[in-house]
Amino acid sequence: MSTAAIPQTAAALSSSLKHIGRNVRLSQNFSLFTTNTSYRVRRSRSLTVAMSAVSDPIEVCVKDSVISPGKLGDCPFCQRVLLTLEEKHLPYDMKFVDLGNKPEWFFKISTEGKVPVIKLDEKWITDSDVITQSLEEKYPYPPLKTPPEKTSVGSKIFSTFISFLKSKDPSDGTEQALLNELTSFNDYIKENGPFINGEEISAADLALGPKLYHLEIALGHYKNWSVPDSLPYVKSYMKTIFSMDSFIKTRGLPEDVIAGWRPKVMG
Ligand SMILES: N[C@@H](CCC(=O)N[C@@H](CS)C(=O)NCC(=O)O)C(=O)O
Repeated sequence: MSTAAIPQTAAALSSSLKHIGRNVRLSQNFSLFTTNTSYRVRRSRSLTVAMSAVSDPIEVCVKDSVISPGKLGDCPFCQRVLLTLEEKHLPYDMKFVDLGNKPEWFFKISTEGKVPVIKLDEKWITDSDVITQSLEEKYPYPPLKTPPEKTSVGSKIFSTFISFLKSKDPSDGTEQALLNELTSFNDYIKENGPFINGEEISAADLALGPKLYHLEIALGHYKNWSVPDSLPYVKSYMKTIFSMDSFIKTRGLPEDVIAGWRPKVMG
């Protein structure tokens, strides 16, 4: 067990803790304790300062499963928000919304009738972009912000995947368009990976990961298509993200993903 003195007065520490916000975690493996004269951080597996635990669970409306109602459904935008909550170690309560039969109360908090919706500071917030940004501002630790110049990396993969999935004409160029985007992503990760922002996972990965999960399942099922072996960095990126505990905990059932895309495929 190692210790490291923090050269900080109690007042300064308390003010920086306030600044960091209520989700203070020194890290998964650190705890904070005081001596008469200084604050020290002790490396420990068992003791963790988790001040987020004192906050009430955050309410989040997500898509209900069609295959197994009462379970998390297949919305990639919901998963992005749940992943952000998980990676920030914030407690949350999911409300499952049946999108095929939306309840009256849901339209009061989501005028467009879309999930995800989250309650922050007594206000309901819609849209995963706005939600994840609000979470970052309110709970900055651990930081997940992607530098602005990297936020667009991989951002065209989802739309090109959808065009290819919906396409009925094998020679309309939609497969090639997807391959072009995946190839750019492969080259980017090769140079800059393993994540979009380098060594650390960030918001852009939490947005892209769920979309790649849909891509893999939907194209595998409806087109017998998979990411080619010639794009090993895309494949290993997917493998890494899909095997994260937070991802496994927040993913929808493959059967729901397949059912969810059926109307688009049938057109
Ligand atoms: N731009 C929104 C998109 C959210 C979205 O499209 N959610 C879908 C589920 S994946 C939805 O609620 N659709 C309404 C419906 O199916 O009636 C976001 O990022 O949150």
